[in-house]
Amino acid sequence: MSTDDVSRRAFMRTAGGTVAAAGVGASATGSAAAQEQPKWPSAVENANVGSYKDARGQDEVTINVGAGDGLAFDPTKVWVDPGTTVTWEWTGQGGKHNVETVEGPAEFESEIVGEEGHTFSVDLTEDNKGIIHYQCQPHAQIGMHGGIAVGSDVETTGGEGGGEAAGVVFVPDAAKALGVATFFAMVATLAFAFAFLKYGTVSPSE
Ligand SMILES: [Cu+2]
Repeated sequence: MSTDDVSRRAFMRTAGGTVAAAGVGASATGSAAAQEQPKWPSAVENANVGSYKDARGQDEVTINVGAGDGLAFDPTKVWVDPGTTVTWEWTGQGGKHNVETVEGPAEFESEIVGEEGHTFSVDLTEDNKGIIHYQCQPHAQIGMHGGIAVGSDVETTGGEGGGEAAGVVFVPDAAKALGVATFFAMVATLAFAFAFLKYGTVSPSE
């Protein structure tokens, strides 16, 4: 019986190691898949086009006014560092537009114009850190909104429940589940073999 005990312990260690390895693989893959993005106001999150650009580390960024079907800002959502100059450039599409703040740590308002090539610039500094929601006044009711996050100290979302990330996170979860299932299958097999050796039968009668 002592040799049985020794081999059983070795077997248990092997099974435990399989589960631990699956767990390590899962957490490494999960963190790599998470994409952090500022938590935008709903009007920005649901804005036309809806593109996103992480422009941190850049001195200047350009946003098209009159993108998509002409009634959108593109990129719609931008993340910048303090000290960045943001320039809106009119495409000439979609009629007359402007850029004006709705809420957040900045206040600016451009004139309402339609000419292609028109520009409007704002220097965003340490005083503007946070999340700025702006809109085109003539088209605010039909989804022409935009957002700018300034600085890295803003509320963010990423990974959990995110549209893109959800599919990726499923894989490590499945791997982990497989590891746990394998572990229990091994334990069940071991218990079956042990019962068979001890009682010479696996009938439920005692
Ligand atoms: Cu507009």
